[in-house]
Amino acid sequence: MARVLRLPDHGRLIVCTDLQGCLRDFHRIIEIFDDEMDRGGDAHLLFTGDLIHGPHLDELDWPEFLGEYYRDASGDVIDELSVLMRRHPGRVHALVGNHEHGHIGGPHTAKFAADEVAVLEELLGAERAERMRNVLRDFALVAVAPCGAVFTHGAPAATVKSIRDIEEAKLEGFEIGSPIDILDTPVIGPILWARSAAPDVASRFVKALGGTFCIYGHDVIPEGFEIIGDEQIVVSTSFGVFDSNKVYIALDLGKRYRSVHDLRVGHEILPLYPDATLPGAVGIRA
Ligand SMILES: [Mn+2]
Repeated sequence: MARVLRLPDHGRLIVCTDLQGCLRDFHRIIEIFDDEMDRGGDAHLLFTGDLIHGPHLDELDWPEFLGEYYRDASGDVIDELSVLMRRHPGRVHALVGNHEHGHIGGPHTAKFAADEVAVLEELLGAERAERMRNVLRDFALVAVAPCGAVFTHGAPAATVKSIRDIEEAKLEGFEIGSPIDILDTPVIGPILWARSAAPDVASRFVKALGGTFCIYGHDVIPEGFEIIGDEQIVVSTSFGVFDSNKVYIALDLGKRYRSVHDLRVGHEILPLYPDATLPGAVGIRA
């Protein structure tokens, strides 16, 4: 199992963070990827984890801070992802998030239910759950690109000497641990669970992997994205954000980005729904 995904040095890359079972936003990002394929024929799509585990709430019970209403469709997201991966071999990729990890050896998450892993697998039934786990087992832990970008699910807070530390990381055997315990597990703990990384720690992580900056999600940024220091950008493409503020990242894989400051609003940092407006919303900011 390849824990490190190596992206090529050519083509366009579309990056989507935490969907948490939102099928509508999943369809929208596929539309964006399909447009790129139609335009240049050389595009890649990367999901940075937490594609699954959304709320099962009625619209009346929906808390406003979660953004636009949706109902969890985790099973459909993974089924459609697997079809998309077969349709575009080697072009559609995903990283493990802490929510996927729960199904393939990690501690069970408890964001919207006491045991979201059990809830989803029961909903899917044994056969479909096994099919989902097989898709999730192929997800990488980290992605790197010659353009300088490094991709993780959580913050780049892990201490690694080289890319080998990530290639050798084991994901299995953490079922009985709690998220608190796993945060202390070297390499995978911070990569899957950390919400922030000190600039010097992030800098060392990114350099150890031959990159210049790191793109990740895991946390919700209500404005859509946040740049931290010279090496980090936290991106919210879907979960917990209003449509008008959802952003995705588009990179030129043939370029070399010197730092996170080379990412520009309107070029690399793009709105998922360019026409969405919301009274009182701030929209994406430079
Ligand atoms: Mn997460």
